[in-house]
Amino acid sequence: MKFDIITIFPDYFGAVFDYGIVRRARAAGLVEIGAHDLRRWTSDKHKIVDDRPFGGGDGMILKPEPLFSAVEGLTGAGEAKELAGTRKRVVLLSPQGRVFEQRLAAELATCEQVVLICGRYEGVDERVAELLATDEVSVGDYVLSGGEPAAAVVVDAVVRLIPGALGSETSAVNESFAEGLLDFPHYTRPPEFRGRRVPEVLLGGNHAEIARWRRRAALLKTRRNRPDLFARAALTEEERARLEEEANGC
Ligand code: 9D3
Repeated sequence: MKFDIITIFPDYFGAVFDYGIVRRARAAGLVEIGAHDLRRWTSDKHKIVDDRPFGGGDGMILKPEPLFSAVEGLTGAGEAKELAGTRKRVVLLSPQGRVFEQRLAAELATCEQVVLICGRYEGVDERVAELLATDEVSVGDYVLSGGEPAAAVVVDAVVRLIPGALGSETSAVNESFAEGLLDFPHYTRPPEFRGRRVPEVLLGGNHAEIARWRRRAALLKTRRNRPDLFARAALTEEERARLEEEANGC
C-alpha cells in the first residue's frame, strides 16, 4: 500500500519512518510512504499556499486550489465522490475531525492508497473537508501546531496492521485495543525494585492463575485510567458482578 502525505514541511518526515516496524515494512516493500511539498502544486511565482480568512480574524488559511490539484495529481480523482467504491482514501488531519481510533486504522490498512493532508496556519478552507477529503480526522483533544505529527501517528498505527508488517511472532488481532481494554501490567527482573515486589503469582508457573490475574489487572487499570473504554468493554456478566462486589467491600 501507499501513503502520500501532502504538507508544507516535507522535511519534517525525514526520519520518523526510518525506525522499527515501519522501517521494516518499507524495506520489505509492504508499504511506500511519500511526503510531498504542497508548493509543488502552486502556479504563481511565489508558490503561495495560504490566504486571509473571509469574515476576518487572525491567521492564514490554506487555499483550496493547490490541495485539490495535489490530490488529483496523486490519486487521479479531483473529488472524494469519485473515490467511492475504490480502495483509496483522502484523510484531512484537522482538530475538527472525528477522533482517530483502532477501528479506522484497521479500515485504512485495507486500502491501496491513503492520502494524508496536513493543515498548518489557522486552518484549511472548508471546501477541502466538504468535497476533497473522504475522512476528517483528529488524533485527540489537544492543540498541535500542524497536522504533521498527526500524520506520523496515523501512518504508524496503520502500517503495523498491514499483513506481514509485524512478523510471524506477533498478531495484531489479539492486541489489547481490539478488545476494548488496556493492556495488563508487565514486569521483568529484578523481583523487587525500590521496595515494590512483582506480584507473586507472576513468579510461579501457574498459567491459568496468571491469565486470571492479567485479565483482572487489565480490567482494574482500564476502569481507573479509561472509564470511557471500561463502560463499553466486552465484559462477561460475571466479571462485572465480581468487580461490583469488590467495590461494595465484599
Ligand atoms: C484557534 C482554533 N484552533 C482550532 C482548534 C486553531 C488551530 C489549532 C491547531 C488550527 C490548526 C491547528 C493545527 N492542528 C492540526 O492541524 C491537527 C490536530 C490538532 O491540533 N490536534 C489533534 N489532532 C490534529 S490533526 C491535525
